[in-house]
Amino acid sequence: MLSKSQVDQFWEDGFIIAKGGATAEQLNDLSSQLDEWIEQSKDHDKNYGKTPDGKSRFDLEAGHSAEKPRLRRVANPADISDSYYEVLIKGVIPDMVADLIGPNLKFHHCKLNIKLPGMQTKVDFHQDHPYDPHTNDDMVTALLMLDEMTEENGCPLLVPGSHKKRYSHFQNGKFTGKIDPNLNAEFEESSVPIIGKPGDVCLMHTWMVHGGPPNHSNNPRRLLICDYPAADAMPLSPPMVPSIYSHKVIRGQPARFARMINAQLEIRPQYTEDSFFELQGQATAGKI
Ligand SMILES: O=C(O)CCC(=O)C(=O)O
Repeated sequence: MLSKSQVDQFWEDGFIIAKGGATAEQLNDLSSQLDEWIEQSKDHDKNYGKTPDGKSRFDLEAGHSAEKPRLRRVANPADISDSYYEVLIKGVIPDMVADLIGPNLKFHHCKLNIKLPGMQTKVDFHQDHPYDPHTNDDMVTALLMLDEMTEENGCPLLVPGSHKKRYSHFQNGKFTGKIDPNLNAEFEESSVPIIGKPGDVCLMHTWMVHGGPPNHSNNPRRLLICDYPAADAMPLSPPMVPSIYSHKVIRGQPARFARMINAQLEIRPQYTEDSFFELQGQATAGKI
């Protein structure tokens, strides 16, 4: 699926952007399902829906209302929608990921991150691995664009080469899910915007430093995210966004042995917030 130069670029920069993560028909299905969920969110004034760990599946930004819905996250849409399952588990994205870290691959979890016009939701700079530490770090996060993604509508910002570095995600002894904000200016300066068309997919190393500003435009920014570990990467903590498909082998064979790398990893607590937006300090609808 991927060329040698794409694979080389992934290991050098920590990410690539590839075309054709989903067909036009699949994108249409994903999009209309999400429109339905946004419509349903109008009937709620606080987070709702249950995931396997009892947290809410649908996460609302403070200020959410029927007139101005602010649905910012759907946890594991593949658990409740065949369209999402088809694209993320049966589709071409895992084949691309297998070219990077395969051939044996697991599904870990997925989510929709939504920045609608007028919403304040942003993403503080972080790496994904500290959220889901494993015995090795052959893990890829796929970011599938459902809308055209631009600098104006809050595309992710990635810091090339940062996957070779390790940063703490604790401040004052507490897991905050973000890197020391004193480094934000440095990250902003060295980051690149991940822009593209619907169907483009960014494949990002699990240690890539990334974040992103709110949507300052009149166009929606809806992003489908999925984490895939190599089959021999074994979790050191239960998933923070558990799916009924977590740890399912989706390409190749299950691993007989765990592969360990020599690393010292921070182990986060099982935090109680419904989403990492709240963990990072962004208010949730219906909570004081
Ligand atoms: O929504 C985005 O722009 C990136 C989200 C992200 O980094 C995450 O959910 O881990």
